[in-house]
Amino acid sequence: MWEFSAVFKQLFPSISPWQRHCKATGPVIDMPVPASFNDITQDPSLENYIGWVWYEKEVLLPLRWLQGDPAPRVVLRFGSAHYYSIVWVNGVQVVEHEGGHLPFEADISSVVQGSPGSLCRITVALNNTLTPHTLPPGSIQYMADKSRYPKNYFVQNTKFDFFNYAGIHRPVVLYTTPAAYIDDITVTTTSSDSVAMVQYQVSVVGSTANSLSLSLRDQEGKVVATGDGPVGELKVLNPNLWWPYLMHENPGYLYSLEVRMQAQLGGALLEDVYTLPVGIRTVHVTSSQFLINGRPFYFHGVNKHEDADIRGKGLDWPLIVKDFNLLRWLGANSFRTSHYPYAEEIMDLCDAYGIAVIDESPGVGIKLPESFGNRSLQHHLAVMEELVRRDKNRPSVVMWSVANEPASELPPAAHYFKTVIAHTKALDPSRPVTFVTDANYALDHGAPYVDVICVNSYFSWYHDPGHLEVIPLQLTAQFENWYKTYQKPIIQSEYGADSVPGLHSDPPMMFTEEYQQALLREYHSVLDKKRKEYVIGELIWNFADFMTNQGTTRVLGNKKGIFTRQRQPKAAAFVLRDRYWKIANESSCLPPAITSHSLFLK
Ligand code: BDP
Repeated sequence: MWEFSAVFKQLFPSISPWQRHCKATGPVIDMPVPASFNDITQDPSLENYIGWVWYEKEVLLPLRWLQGDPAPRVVLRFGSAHYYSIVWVNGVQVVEHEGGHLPFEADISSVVQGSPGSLCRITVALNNTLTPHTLPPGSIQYMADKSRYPKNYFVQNTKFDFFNYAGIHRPVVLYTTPAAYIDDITVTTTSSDSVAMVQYQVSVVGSTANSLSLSLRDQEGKVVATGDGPVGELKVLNPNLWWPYLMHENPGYLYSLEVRMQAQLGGALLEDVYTLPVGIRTVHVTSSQFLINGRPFYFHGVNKHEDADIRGKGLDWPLIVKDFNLLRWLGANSFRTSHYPYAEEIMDLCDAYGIAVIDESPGVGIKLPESFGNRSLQHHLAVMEELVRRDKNRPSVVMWSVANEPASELPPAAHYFKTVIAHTKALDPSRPVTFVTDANYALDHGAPYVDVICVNSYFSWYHDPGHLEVIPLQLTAQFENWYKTYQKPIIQSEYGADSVPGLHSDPPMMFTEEYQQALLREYHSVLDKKRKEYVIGELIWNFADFMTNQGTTRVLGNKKGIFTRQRQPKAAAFVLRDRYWKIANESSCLPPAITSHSLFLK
């Protein structure tokens, strides 16, 4: 629990609570972390708040963290905080970070080691304002008409379809390392049938006089390869490959790589040990296939959101585990992290369960011409660096997505996406890169640079509403046009319809459960033809209902979920479940037999 206060209607901080206790500057309330702050109180102005908020917490650090020669390095780490954060410890600024959805940390040793035994005060100023240069972009609109709006009235405009929840969304932890420590590890893998190579690179900070030893253990704890030094290769005979769920009877196989460092520092011998889960697998894209370990992979999965009642986008373990159980019930082998990177805790389970991930940046709603300028571009490159650094070692991540539905028909999109995609590939040459488009195939300036075409379409929903009969023609044309133009494999990265649970009509009418089912079935009939050719996946929009801004087309949020926001199935969930299990059985990679309500746990 943290103390919390909001500085209402101020875009910039004008008070300085970090210099003394937050609560000395005005009233504070209790605020849980992790959680979005928006839905925690009954106050509508906090729900829709735009501007700076303050979080504060005092902790007592163990004495052994603060002593020693050399003393350990003490680090304060945030899993994520949305959107712009400034952090002070005992009134000293230790880090500033732009962007939600990704971690950041600060070495706070010098601040805390001066005062052993006293409380350590952590203060965070957080601002959720989005501008044309943030990711996602937004804009602040001042309403000048005094006859219609109060003085200084402004609103936050965004071009994306989910609520801009804010707060400290993921765990905040304090940890220590020795003064010389393992700073980063990069692992890539290659394999043939009987032998795999694990290439590694380790970086050490704090001492040049260090030695590194590595050992790779299998799931039985047996050491299968050893190595030493900062760069090298481990050879694994008869490897257990990492396979996606339903593609193998033992999906998500993880080895464990122990990296041990010893370093000399000022006469002391320091030791740091880090254990990294490693999945051995390869990913390749051809003109019509997506290959995992050389075998064609078909994405039958979902798009998700981090979203739930009360906690908003705050990390919630029961929800996370429930969602994975639903994914496996559904027979889904993949998801896209629409429209921002998800919590590391979620990604860990994808690695362990074999759920393939299209890992998406927060590049959603890039529509304004000014959002394609150099300032935005530089920030986008920095975000891709943070994302790749965080997720590069995850076998579940099989492709990066740099954006969702940008205005890629605008001419500056060509340079913008060429640069972002080239940068991402330079950071990680081992994975394909894409962005998700809803632009016309003939006008899209970003598509030439992607490895896989990911297309969103809402036939018979946003276009020709109510006319299910147009889907076969329009969807077939969509696929053929894209394929003729690019000869690259295609994923139907979004399709779907809103349904209000419990609303029925036959013949099907929009917003009923029957219409959602019927629309899905029409899409599936075309997908079944095209998946024999070059369509390599289908991801439903959306896994569950989720909160959006208020608007005339949204009834308490977006209702395109096949599950409700509380994770109860709508009729469409059963259509998809039958389909996904049928596809899994066809590709016959030994999925367990389906029985009505059983879970297929490892
Ligand atoms: C797509 C967007 C997604 C929306 C969806 C919808 O990518 O974020 O929620 O439409 O309107 O265009 O339901």
